[in-house]
Amino acid sequence: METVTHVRPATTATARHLPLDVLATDVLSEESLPRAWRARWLENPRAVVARTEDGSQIRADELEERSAAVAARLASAGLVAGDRLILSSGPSIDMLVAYVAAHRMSLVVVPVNTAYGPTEIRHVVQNTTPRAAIVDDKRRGQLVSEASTEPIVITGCDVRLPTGGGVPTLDVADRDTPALICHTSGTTGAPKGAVLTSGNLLASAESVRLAWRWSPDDRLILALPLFHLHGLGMGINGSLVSGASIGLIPRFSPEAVADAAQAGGTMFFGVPTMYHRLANGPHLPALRRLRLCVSGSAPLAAQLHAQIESGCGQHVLERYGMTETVITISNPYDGERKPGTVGTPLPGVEVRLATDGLGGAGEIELRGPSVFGGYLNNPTATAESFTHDGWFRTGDLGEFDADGYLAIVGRSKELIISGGYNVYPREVEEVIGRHPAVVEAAVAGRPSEEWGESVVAFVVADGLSSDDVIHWAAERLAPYKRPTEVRFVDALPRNDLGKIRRDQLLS
Ligand code: MCA
Ligand code: AMP
Repeated sequence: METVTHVRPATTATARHLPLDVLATDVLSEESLPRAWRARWLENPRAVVARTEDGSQIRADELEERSAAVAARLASAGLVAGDRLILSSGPSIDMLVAYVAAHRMSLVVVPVNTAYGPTEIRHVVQNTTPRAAIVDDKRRGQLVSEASTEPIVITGCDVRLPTGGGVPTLDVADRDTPALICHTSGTTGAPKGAVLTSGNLLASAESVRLAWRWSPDDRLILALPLFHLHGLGMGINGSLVSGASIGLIPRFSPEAVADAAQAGGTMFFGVPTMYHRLANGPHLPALRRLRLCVSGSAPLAAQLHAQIESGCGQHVLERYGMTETVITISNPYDGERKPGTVGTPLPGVEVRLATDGLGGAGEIELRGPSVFGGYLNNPTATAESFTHDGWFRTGDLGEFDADGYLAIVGRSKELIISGGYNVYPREVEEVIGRHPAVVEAAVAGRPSEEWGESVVAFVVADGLSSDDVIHWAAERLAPYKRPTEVRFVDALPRNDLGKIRRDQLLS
């Protein structure tokens, strides 16, 4: 039985994030993402919305026109509002146009990691039964096609499909229209599809627009992958809602970020691994000229925070997000940014801790306009992830300090976060366990300065080498899930019920 000892009402924390001239706000006043985007395009049609390293760029009026043309082609191929569309691509202007087109005609975007192999793709395709897939790689398109039991339209990011069929209605989505299904584990093992509405996505984008003082003059340096909500929900949606411009960097490197900063970038969003690499190389001083640096997806070590501050003067703003809730808690733009904390609730968000009644740390529970309604095809997992009175259980453990800032102090869920990517222990264990010479296997996250955590496999087996295990996993899992170290053991630690004690593996 949970006991809730801390409640932070939305009003108190909201005031901390709003600019002084904004007294109150309704983050859903523009109703849906496409309506908000279109309003910005009409306000400033000549504004550059996105540019790439090779000098290509797209203006607001061009994005409006090109996305309408792509929507018409998708409609001609038979897609209608509510259909699911896989989008799996590296960052590019074509990919951005396709993403915008899908939202404008109320398709449900299913982002898929570009490093996924056959098994991972099959899981997503079978769970979401998409009508179409836009991919930047023929082989991935083939994998999607093979995994689909229904006829499916597969096309590249330029969406070269014939026109002349149906004409889609654009920009009519409302706050309840399903807009995106992103796969994540929640608090338990197998990846589940979190269904986010256009209202969930708008609320999160609008709240960071306000809280981080995002303006049409901003130029975001975006080197994140565009198949997670850090890159999509904060980076793309936030920029488009603000009428700002996006500098797309297809592959992160400290040098590329430094070049973009020299070329007029104003903000950088990254995961701690990116900051670690910037801080331990020659390019850190280039961050000095930025207006704002934000970190999220995994804990930013206080020591790294200090190293960045002394190297380039930036007080990195750390915030807390999750696929199911997009973004909910942030350090302030104005006011103290406390290392080791994720700050206070964003506009409209309420946070409480479920503790054992003695105060202190407890599971973080959330409510607010960016919190999703449930997982696709999984009423049991949905029911388990909400409390009886409707709060979302995050599986993260938190503690408030005296100023109301929240620190993430641990996780109650089984999850390893490596370089900002989630690795679900059970998925890796099942793959290793299928090796004919393996008796059993378990994995845990070893602390790592660069990656945050690294995957270590504990294996009971005869006659295998570490390389055999790593190679076996590498052939079946995306690279970030593969173990970086294998330890052979005689037996795995178990509790009285026979369940593996992952928490004891590394001790
Ligand atoms: C790449 N590799 C990794 C990772 N990334 N291994 C472990 N963990 C990783 N995260 C593999 C590569 O495939 C490569 O394998 C080897 O490690 C070294 O690659 P390297 O070139 O050094 O790495 P990289 O390709 O530069 O990638 C590092 C990265 C990347 C840029 C930090 O991991 C990244 O973009 N992470 C961000 C993930 C993210 O956006 N998460 C948000 C989810 P090989 O040598 O075999 O080729 S959470 C979220 O969205 C919520 C809402 C939130 O709060 O933000
Ligand atoms: P995902 O399911 O991929 O969206 O990952 C969400 C998880 O990332 C959260 O539940 C946290 O465990 C973790 N996370 C995100 N931001 C932070 C942060 N600033 N500090 C610590 N953990 C974070």
